[in-house]
Amino acid sequence: MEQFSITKNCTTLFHGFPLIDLSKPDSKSQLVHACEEFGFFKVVNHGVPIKFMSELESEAVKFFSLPLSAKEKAGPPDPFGYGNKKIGSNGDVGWVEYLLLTTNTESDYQKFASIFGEAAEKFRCAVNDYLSAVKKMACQILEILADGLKIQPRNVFSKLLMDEQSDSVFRMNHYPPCPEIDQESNGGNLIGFGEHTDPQIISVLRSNNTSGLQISLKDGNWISIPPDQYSFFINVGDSLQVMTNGRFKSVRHRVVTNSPKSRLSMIYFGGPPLSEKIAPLPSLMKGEDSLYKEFTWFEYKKSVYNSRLADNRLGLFEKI
Ligand code: AKG
Repeated sequence: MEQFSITKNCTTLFHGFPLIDLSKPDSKSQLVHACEEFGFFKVVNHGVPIKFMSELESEAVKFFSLPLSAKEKAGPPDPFGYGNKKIGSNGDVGWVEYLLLTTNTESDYQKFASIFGEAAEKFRCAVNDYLSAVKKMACQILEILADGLKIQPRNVFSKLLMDEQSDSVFRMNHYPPCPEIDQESNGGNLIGFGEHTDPQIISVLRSNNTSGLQISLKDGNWISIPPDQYSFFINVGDSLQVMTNGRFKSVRHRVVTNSPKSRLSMIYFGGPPLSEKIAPLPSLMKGEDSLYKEFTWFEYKKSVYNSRLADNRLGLFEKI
């Protein structure tokens, strides 16, 4: 287990982060505040049917319960498919296995058909139902944010996710129980997914009721987020930070293992088309200079692929 990082035990659950009720009309100023102060919030009354969440979870449990040799038939993640412990190709590892899928093609499912047989169709339907509801909610949040920022058009962010060419990704992570950790690390936690920010515009995370997600506050302190299987957790991504010229912050986060329970999470990463120029919106600049050099999503993504998870990946694109 030596190759895995261990972090100091920080298991006290923190409740002081923003909770947004999407059904309340006053959510827009709260949403803007949450993106400025935390880059992170929890959403309730989100409109995604619980049935879609539980059906996909049960499909994911079925997949991750298969023997390793069967799961590996859906790998390696190049970039889509099954991966185990290795995250990316630059030396990051974690106590995690995962499935990375595209959101707008049917191509991934060829790989699964050979493993699941007829059940592949059930898996595909569960992913599609879940993703269409989650994408709708993500767009609703982005539109409320545009209102809250008083910018037009309302779909200035959401249209990037709605675009047919949107380069969005879907990931299911399984963190197996890890019972031997307490003896080895004097009570520390093994890193399941190392600290990083998400490069896209917005990420929508849902997990089972096992804790493990931690976010870094502005002062650099890490806090543990209490799990809630019926709600969603939203991360501001690097691209949204750039589009708001740094007004919104992409949140640094990580997952630590929580033995002896396994954690299962599913994350929709809403991204723009590859050719999209990622730059501060002129309507938000009010005479300020851009903090960032100009780049396309393709250029940023390429740079991210060549970096380590914990690197300050936007740093290369900041104006000095
Ligand atoms: C990621 O996959 O980028 C994560 O941050 C994982 C979060 C989780 O699994 O809860």
